[in-house]
Amino acid sequence: MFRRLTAGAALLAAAALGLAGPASAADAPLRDLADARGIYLGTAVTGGKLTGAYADTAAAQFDSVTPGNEMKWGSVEPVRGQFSWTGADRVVDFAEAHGQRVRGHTLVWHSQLPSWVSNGTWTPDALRTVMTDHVTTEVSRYKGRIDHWDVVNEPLNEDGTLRQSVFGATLGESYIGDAFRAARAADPAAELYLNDYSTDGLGAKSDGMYALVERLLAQGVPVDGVGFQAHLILGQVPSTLEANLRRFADLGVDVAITELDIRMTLPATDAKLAQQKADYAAVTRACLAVTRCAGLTVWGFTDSDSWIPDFFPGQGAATPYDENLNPKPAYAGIAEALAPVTPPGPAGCTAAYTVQSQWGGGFTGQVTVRNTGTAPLTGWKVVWEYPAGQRVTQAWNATVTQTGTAVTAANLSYNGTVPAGGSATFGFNASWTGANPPPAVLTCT
Ligand code: 9MR
Repeated sequence: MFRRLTAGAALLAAAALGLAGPASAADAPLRDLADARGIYLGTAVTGGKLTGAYADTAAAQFDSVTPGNEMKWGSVEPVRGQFSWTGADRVVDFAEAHGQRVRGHTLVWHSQLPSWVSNGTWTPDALRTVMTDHVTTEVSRYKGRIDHWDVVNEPLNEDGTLRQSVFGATLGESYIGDAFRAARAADPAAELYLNDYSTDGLGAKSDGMYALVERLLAQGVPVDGVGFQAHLILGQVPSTLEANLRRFADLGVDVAITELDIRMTLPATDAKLAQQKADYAAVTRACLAVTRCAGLTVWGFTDSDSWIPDFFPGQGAATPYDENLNPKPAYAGIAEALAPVTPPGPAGCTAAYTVQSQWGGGFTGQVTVRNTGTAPLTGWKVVWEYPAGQRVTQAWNATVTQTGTAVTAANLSYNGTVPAGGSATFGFNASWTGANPPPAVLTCT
C-alpha cells in the first residue's frame, strides 16, 4: 500500500518543497508529528512490560507496535501444531486499545526457531508444508489486525547471497515466494514485507536484496514492502540510506525502517548523545524524503528494553529514552525531523488611510500597506473611491492615478516587496472643497 493519507497529508506538498519549520511542536507526541507528515512511528515492545509508565509512553508516543519476540516461531509454535498466542495477543490487544497498528514480526526466520524445525530432517516437501502451515495459521489468527507482516526475515548473507538456513538449504530461494503466497492467501489486506539488516545503505548485501526483490516481483510473488532494520552504530548512518530506500521504492514496493537503534560505547556522554540525536534525525529525514517510506520503528523505545547490551558487551544507550523513561536528545532529534512544515500561505494585504494635515482647499494623506499573510507580497495596488470630489494632485512612494472619483495607487520598484508582517507607506497631496470625508473602503491587492 502506498503511504497512507492522513489528516496531515495536505502538508506533504509543502514537505516536498523542503519547507520544514522549526521544531515548535516539540511537545506534541511523536505519533502525532509523524501522522501529520504521512508516516507511522512505531516501537518494538515487550508484551510483559506493558503496564505503568512503560505502557503509557508506548501508547502516547507511538502509533505502531511490533512485538519484540512474541510472534516469532519459537514463541507461537514451540511444538509442531501446538500454538500459544498469549504473548502475541497481549501486544495486539494493547495496540487496538490505543489506536495503534501492529507490525507482525516475524513468520519465517532462521533464528528463534524451535529446534523441531531447525534440527529436523526434512524433505523439501515436508519442510515446505510445515512452513506454509505455520504461516497460514499465524496470519489467519490475526487476520485483519496486522498492518505489516515481516513474512521472511534476514534471508541473506553479508555478501548478498541466500543464507543457508534450514529453509534456504532445503528449499533454495523458492521458500520465500511460498511463504509470501501463503501469507497473502491468509490475509489479503496485510502488507507483506521482506526484512533484513545491513541492507540500509548501498552495498553488496543491499544489492543482493535488490536483485532478490526484482526476481520475486518478476515471478509475481506478492511482496508489498522491504524492511530495513537499521541497527546502526553511532555516527555511522549510511550516507546512501535515502538513495537506497529510493531505489527499492522505484521497484514499486513500499519501504520502512523496521528496527532502528543507534548504539554507542558506554558510558554515554553529552557529545555522544548529541551525535545520536543527529543520527536519529538523519534516519527520520531519509524516510520522510522517500514518498513510499511507510514509517519508522525503533527497536525498543527505552534503554531499559534494548537488546544491545546483551549482544554487544560494553555498548548500549541505543534508544530514544533512557532507562528511567526520560527522553534523550535522540527523542528531540526525531521530533525535530518530524516537525510540521509551514505551508506557503497566501500574502495578505490591508491598507489604512489617514489624513496627516489639512488646510483650506488642500490636505496631505498617507496610506500604509500591511502584509498580513505568511508569504511576501511582491507588488501591491491600493484602490479607493473619493466620496466628496477630492482630487489627488501629487504623490510620493507610489504611482497614483485618478479617474473620476476612483484612485489607484501602485508600488514603485523599490517598495513593491513587503515581507510577511511588514508594511510600506506612501503619501500624497490632494484638494477638497466643502468636506473631506475619508473613503469608505480601500481595496489592496
Ligand atoms: O529484540 C530481540 C531480542 O529480545 C531477542 O533476544 C533477539 C534474539 O535474536 O531478537 C531481537 O530482535 C531481533 C529481531 O527479531 C530481528 N532483527 C534483529 C533483532 C535484534 O537481534
